[in-house]
Order: sequence, then structure tokens, then C-alpha cells
Amino acid sequence: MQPTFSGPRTFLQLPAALADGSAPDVTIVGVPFDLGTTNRPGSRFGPAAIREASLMLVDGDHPELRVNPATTLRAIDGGDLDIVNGYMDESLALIERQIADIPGHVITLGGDHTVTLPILRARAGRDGKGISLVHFDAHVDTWKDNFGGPVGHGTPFHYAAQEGLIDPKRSIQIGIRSPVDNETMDYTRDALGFTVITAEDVHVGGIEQVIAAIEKTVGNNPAYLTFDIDAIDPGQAPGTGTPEVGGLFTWQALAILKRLGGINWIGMDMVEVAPAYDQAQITALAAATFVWTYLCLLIKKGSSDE
Ligand SMILES: [Mn+2]
Repeated sequence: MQPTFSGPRTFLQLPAALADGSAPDVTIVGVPFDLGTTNRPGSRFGPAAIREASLMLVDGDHPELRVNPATTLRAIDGGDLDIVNGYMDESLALIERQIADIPGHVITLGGDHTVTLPILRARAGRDGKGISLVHFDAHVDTWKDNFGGPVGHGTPFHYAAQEGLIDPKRSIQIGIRSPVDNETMDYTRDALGFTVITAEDVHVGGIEQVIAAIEKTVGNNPAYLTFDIDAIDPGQAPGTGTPEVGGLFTWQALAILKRLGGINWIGMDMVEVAPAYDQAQITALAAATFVWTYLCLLIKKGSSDE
């Protein structure tokens, strides 16, 4: 076996296309876009950092789920999507078109959290029912503007709710703890109807009640996992643009994630990794491991559906 420190720098060293030329079941893409950032920029370098860190995960099975995404899935790393550098609206439209053209399951490496909006526009059914969002974040991301601009990394779920892409009443946020104006907090929880689990809820209540809340909120509705790395405490994930203290430990997020194999997942993104602020790749490795764990869930789900 090739050592983990050599070989191609794709996510889990996945190929760009399957050897037999068939369409993959799962496609990983990067979106090197951080124009929606409100504080420290740099998540445009997230995809490359997550891919590099993912090499630590190619040499074995998940110790409890007992599957290996690097060798088991019919998956590819499709490289980075095109963006229109410096142009918000044009980039979001181009990201949406490219995501819509990808067959099968898509996992996106961000990029700032703005990119989730065009992904949901491309993938969430526009039948008015709305998918469920399972949203790990320090921030609610339902603000109605982004410091003056209409769209940015603080606004994706305001627009997704208004456009009917998600059903907030069947959606849940985990890790919330940033300063937020009362109006936006009330809008998120009371008007839209999100279930909001704060970081302190996770610490004090424990992960079992979080898993139960996710399962109860989502049920069997199609669900999308959007994971902002700033859900994790900056002590364990400093490499991000808008850090907030008091966050989840990586073990808590992993322990929750690995139990969510019963959810009807339709896709995932891993956003807001900004490697310029990272130390010793710990943020990028955490992000890569969350994606790896999600891929394990897909394998388990696939084998149980057969
Ligand atoms: Mn976010």
C-alpha cells in the first residue's frame, strides 16, 4: 500500500473519473469561493487544505462503522468548480449550473457558507415541500443581509427558506453560540421554525439528546448536511474566518455524525475552512474526517438498502 504522505492530492486520493467510464455514485467537488465572507477571508483555499489533510484517512476502515470510503465507494474527486472571480451573483449562478449537471450524490468542499445557497437551488426539490437541513454552525446564517450586501455567508438559510428550498420546521441547527441580534434569533426560531441547539446544549445535555433531536426533527424527510467548521471550538479548529469560543469538540461532532446513518441524506457540504489561520492542519483534518464519516454513512445506507 502507498504511504499516506505520497500520491495524488485529491480527496482520499480518489480518481477524477471511474476506470470503467461509468457515472460515479458520489462526486466530491471543491468551490474555491470566499467573496461572501464578513470577517477574515481565506476559505477559497479550503478545498486544497481539506484534500491534503484527507490523505491521513486513506489507509483503513472506520473503526466502528467498519467501512472504507477510499476503496468502497464508486466515487470521484471532480476537482474545483469554476467561479467568476470577484462577482457574487455570476459566481452563484455558475456554481448552481455546475452542481445541477453532476450526476448522483454531490459533496462540496468550500468555500464560504454562501456556496450552500446555489447548491440547494440546484439539488433541493422545488416542489414547495422543502428538504430538511442538518446545519452545524456557530452562527444561524439566517440574516437578511450581509453587512449591507444582500447575499453572503451569513444569509444562505434566509434565502433558502424564502425560496422554499428547505423546510425550517423540519430543520435543525447545532452548535449555535455567536452574538446575534434578538430579531434574527426570533426570526430563526419562532418565525421560520428552526430547532436550534446551542453549543452549550451539546455540552450540558450530551450527544444522546442531540441525536434524538435531529432524528425527531428530520424524520424521513430528504435531508442535506451543511457543516460549517466554525461549529467546532477554535481551540480544535482555529482555521476559519469567524471563530466563536465555546464550540463543539471534534469528538462530539464525530460521535453525533456517526449515529446519523438512518437519515435520508441527499448531499453534504463542508465549508469555511480557512487554512491561513490553521495550526498543524488540525482544522483541515477535522473537516476531512467529517466528510469521511459522512461517506461511511452512505456506504452503510447503500448496503442496508440492497
Ligand atoms: Mn455558517
